[in-house]
Amino acid sequence: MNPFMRIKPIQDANKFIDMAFRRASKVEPSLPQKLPPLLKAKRREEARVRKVAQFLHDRFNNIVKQFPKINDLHPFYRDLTDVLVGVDNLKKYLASLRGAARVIMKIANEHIRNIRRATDPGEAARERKAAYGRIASFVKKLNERLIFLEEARAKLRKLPSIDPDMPTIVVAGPPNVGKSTLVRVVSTAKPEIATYPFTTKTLILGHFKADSKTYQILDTPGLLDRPLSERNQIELQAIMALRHVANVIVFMVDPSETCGYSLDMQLSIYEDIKKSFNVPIIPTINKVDISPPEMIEKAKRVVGDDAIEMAAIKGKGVNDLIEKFRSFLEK
Ligand SMILES: Nc1nc2c(ncn2[C@@H]2O[C@H](COP(=O)(O)OP(=O)(O)OP(=O)(O)O)[C@@H](O)[C@H]2O)c(=O)[nH]1
Ligand SMILES: [Mg+2]
Repeated sequence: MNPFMRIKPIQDANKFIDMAFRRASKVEPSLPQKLPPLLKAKRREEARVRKVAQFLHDRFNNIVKQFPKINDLHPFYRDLTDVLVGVDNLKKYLASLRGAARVIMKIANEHIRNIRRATDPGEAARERKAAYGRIASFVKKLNERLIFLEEARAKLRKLPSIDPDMPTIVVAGPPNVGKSTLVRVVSTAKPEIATYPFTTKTLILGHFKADSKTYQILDTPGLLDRPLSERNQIELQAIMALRHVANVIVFMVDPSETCGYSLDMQLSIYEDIKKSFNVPIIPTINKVDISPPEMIEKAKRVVGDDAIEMAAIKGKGVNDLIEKFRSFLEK
């Protein structure tokens, strides 16, 4: 589901040059016995130059091919790609690698033409070496781009594997209110652990079934747990990418305040998130098993009387939440 998952590690320029030359050194074209020595030498040099160029050409094009088409990316992954590596940069570097593959073939062909015209084996060998030299120095100049692409790959492959087309609940709320507990309780299969840009905490991604349909539920540790005005531009973009996958946001508060945040503080974060996301919000009051009734009432006065009352740890209220979520999907 993560469109960057399958990209293989990308070597640096020196590694590519080494690999190409090593392969070329093993090339032994099968030539007829009776071929004159000069022709044999020329054929061998030509085959080696061709091997170096073809190898690099194919590898570079293969890198480009392994990356998903940026324009076809789902907006969720597109926004996160932009935040992590810059969409324009990525496009530019991929295009330049494709261009470089063509240039390498062109350099090789120039020298192959000269090899064919050579009048002695020494001249053919010199032409082959000249081709190697030009190709190597050209590839070395690509090093920064190759390193950029490798770094991009390493960052992008860590994005969570979300199916953007599957109905999705995003669970938001202050730290320690019980978000991960809810995801674990709801999930039918063992939830996956993932990371998300700009949070150090692990994110939990679960799936559950209702009436034979599958749904996703996604935790957001450290993302929607404080006012968005405290975020910088780049964090905001990473957070706002969630709107592309969230059919609803479950905003959880903890009126027991055992999470370590006052209820007032929690409710002000709720107001802030509600203002900022153009996604329906299902307010959820968790830890009702240990919350004083007057605190639950206080929470309801802000988030609404129809908030789901929950004790996630005991599975209480979880079905009500799923029903409410599904009724939102039908709207
Ligand atoms: N009494 C009670 N405790 C709960 C309930 N739900 C969660 N907890 C406890 O609250 C603590 C925090 O729960 P988590 O699920 O880790 O909270 P979180 O929102 O994922 O926290 P962060 O990932 O740090 O943002 C844990 O010790 C849970 O056992 C509940 O319904 N009742
Ligand atoms: Mg958590």
